[in-house]
Amino acid sequence: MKRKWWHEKVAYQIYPKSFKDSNGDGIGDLPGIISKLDYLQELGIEILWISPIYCSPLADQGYDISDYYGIDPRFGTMEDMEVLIAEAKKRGIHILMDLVVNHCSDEHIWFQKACQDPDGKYGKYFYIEDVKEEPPCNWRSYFGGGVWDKLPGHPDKYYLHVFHKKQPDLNWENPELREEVYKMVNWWLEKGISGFRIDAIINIKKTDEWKSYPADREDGLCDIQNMLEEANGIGEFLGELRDRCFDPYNAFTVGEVFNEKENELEDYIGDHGYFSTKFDFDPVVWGKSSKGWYDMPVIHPDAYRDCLYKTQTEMEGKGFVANIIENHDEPRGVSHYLNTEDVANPKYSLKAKKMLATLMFSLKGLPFLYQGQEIGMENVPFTSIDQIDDIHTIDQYQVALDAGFSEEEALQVIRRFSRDNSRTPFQWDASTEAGFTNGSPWLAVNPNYPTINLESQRQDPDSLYSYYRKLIALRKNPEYKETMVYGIFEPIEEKEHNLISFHRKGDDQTLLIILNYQKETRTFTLPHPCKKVLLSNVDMSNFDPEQISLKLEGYQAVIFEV
Ligand code: TEU
Ligand code: CA
Repeated sequence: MKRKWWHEKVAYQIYPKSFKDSNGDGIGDLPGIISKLDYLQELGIEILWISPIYCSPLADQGYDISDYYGIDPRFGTMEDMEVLIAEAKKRGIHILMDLVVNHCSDEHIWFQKACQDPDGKYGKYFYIEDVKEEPPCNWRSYFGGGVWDKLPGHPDKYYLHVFHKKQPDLNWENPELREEVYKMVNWWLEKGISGFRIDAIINIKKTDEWKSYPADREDGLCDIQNMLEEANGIGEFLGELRDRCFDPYNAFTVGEVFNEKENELEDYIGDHGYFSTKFDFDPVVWGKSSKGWYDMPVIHPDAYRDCLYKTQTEMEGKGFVANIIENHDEPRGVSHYLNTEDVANPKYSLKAKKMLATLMFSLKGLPFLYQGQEIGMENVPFTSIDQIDDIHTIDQYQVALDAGFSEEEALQVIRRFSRDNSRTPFQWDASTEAGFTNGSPWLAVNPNYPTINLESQRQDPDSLYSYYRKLIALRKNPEYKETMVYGIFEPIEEKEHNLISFHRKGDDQTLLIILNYQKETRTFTLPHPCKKVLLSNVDMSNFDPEQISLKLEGYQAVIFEV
């Protein structure tokens, strides 16, 4: 594996609508981000992905773009964007835009022209079919309902949308459309951004035919996975995108790549892959059910470990994944991967959160934080569906009700999995609205902001925030960087209940990582003596390098130098 400029960095995702509002309209914006660049630099961030800020009706919060060349006025101006790129650069921070090109908005001029003349040039930018008795196929869209809707103004025609009906799919089979995309991508790279996070990209290749599959719910529709598994040839599009756009600019790209086919990892993220890296979504898709969120099991430490070990083992020598515990589509990591009761218990909460942070930073790959993760932001105790904004959550609430769940039970499902859990405003301090806005926020602040906020953690050496800074410092420490970043991952315990332990092996240095993933204590026999403790979430100043038997507190995490 060739070494790349970005391997040793730490990345961070900003969800602009909820990061920092500068003008009191309750919506986070670019000037807000600019005002926090010093903060991000202090944390040690060098790559910054900004979720979509292009012109958009915000039906899917910006993942429905109506103009790829414009900044939505709610987020700021193109001048703000240029200032952001320049100011970030001064602080050694690379900016990534979100590349959303599986679909655009139904309010994009291309789609409007397609509606005016479905047989003309722009009709061919989309997938448009004549209406017959049945829609062309029975795929279910990600946000519920079928993927085919009537083309506005044309009762005799359908258009395809694998996401919301306000997100018509772009037709990648059309070379003219691809040229438009490449032109736009290069225009942004020319502006000085360092690359992109690539949205929902696996969906750009459809099966050759509109083929139906057996229905898996009462609605007569089928999970779109069926189609994705059978679609072949996405590599031709992605290879072209790389050759025409990413390679010439030496851009950094991180793909939102779910379930690529077996043995395809290198095609995606190898030395000459389509992308630089991809998120490790294995734990995210674990236990996913085509029935809906209500049917998804809670992930257990052992299952989580198995997912992580699988990725770590598979990618060795082939590529370098991006490690995450949360993003804007997922619940908060500490609420998802830790026992909820323990997170609510002051006796374990901070220790458990630090353990999870240790795990993420000890794995091989690019650590990719999501805003608020560094202060341990948690899921929201939603008490009514009216508190939800997200279209996906509203659909899944209905799916649970349709499956016979009571309103309270459906709400429980939503509390666990809703995307709005991670979309509430960043908790800067204990003042009104958590210091996010002087106005009224677009989505209510998590009521726990008086206790969980940056201000209270910034000066506290024992806080989660300070711990994250220590982890980032360790990754950058010249003495350990080589092993922390490039050391080979080697599992020790693979079967021990609620225990994660592994080595990171460099040429002449070995680190040992041990996590007691439970509130109960345990005794652990070290596989060999350890020279010193590099970092731990409990006081280990009494550790004796001769000792072999180790008493671990509940949720204790330790990184040893062997
Ligand atoms: O997500 C793609 C995706 O596959 C989602 O369906 C994801 O599985 C889901 O959000 C989990 O709840 C991307 C974006 O990250 C997401 O925010 C957008 O809504 C989606 O694409 C459409 O652009
Ligand atoms: Ca604003």
